[in-house]
Amino acid sequence: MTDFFAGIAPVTFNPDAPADELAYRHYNADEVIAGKRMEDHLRFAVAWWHSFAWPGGDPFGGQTFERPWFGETMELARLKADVAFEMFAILGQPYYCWHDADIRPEGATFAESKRNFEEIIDYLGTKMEAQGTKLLWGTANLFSHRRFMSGAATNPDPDVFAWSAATVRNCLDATHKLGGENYVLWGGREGYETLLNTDLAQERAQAGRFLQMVVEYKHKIGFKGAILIEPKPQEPTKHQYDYDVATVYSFLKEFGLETEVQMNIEQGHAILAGHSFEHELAMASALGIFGSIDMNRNDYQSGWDTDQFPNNVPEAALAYYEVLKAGGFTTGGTNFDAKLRRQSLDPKDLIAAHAGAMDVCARGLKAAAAMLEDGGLEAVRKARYVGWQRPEAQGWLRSATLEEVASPVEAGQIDPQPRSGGQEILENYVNRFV
Ligand code: XUL
Ligand code: CO
Repeated sequence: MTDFFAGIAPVTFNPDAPADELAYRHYNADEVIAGKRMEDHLRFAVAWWHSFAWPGGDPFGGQTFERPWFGETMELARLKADVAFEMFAILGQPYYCWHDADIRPEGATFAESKRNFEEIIDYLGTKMEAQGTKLLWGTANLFSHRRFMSGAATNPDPDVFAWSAATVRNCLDATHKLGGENYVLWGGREGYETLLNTDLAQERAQAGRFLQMVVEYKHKIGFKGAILIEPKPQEPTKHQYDYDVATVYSFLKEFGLETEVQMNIEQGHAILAGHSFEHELAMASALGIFGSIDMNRNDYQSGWDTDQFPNNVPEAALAYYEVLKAGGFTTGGTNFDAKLRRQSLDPKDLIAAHAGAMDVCARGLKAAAAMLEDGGLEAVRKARYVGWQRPEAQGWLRSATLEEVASPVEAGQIDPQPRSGGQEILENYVNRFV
């Protein structure tokens, strides 16, 4: 037992807790919403990188956090794991996620990094078994080290491609070993800074082959979890290839992977792409590739990826509405890809950030379930498209030619009458639930 969270008791459901007390006021793990326990709907995960590895830096200043586990030794890596699992015990969330680089010190050689990693994986395995916390997903950090500065799978240098393959192989093995439910690939530096030195077609072919190999390997080792791609339009590179859900889908189609790979959709990345979170979720669901979510928010003024904890219930409600409509999570869940502000130094800040975010999501889920049960939005949506039930309209979608569809118009039988989209009425409706 470390003393990092000394004096902080496990957070429990208590809607009447005094204002200054850490408690769940809305997240009640066992409460049944729309036929399922809240815990099983939301499937919360803590992200190792933001909570335990990030030192609090920004482009103008370095480390602000002083954590006793900062440093590149195995002993400190184990201390970091001890503290992480103590936080999991306090929060009681069922899952967590890691990058290899978050949990192990970098070695001088690939082999040394691998040894460090495998040792920590065993350490985590023992802790997971003792405590019951599960791995939502593992992933490889193919973007921080300088060797990845020009990309990983899309690097102009095939040696980096090979290094990346070896790293993903180890991370997939480890995820499998720990019973992880998904494996994520976020294209950290899979993009470019300038076209002046970039061969787009070549890099696209490399990325496609790399992903095919990952999928082949997953089947070879019998990993039953989902392979997830996490889209993001820019940052760190100027232009990232996995721009948004629709872009990734066309990439998957090109390489024959659309039934093998699903999406991990992040709120802040959706905003950067000029979409809403719910747009990206609905798009993934429509394309049959919805997998999991990275829950956070961006600062709406700054225009960059601030990875803040969510605090907007109406936004969360619209997101979970799409999650529920997609049938809910199967292997996926709600990973808090969110970090403290760099002035939030105290251990208590880490707990408060997660507990508050879990409450925001719980309120969003409850509102979403109530809207779905009420059926108001679905009824309006259905009525809006009712004309497509007409047999001739259905025929137009199946087999008609352009001239056949044109003919009733030319015969004067069709004269479209505009109808209200009713947006404000629907916004008022949603407001009643949030
Ligand atoms: C970066 C990001 C990553 C991925 C995992 O913006 O979201 O943390 O979630 O590599
Ligand atoms: Co993310």
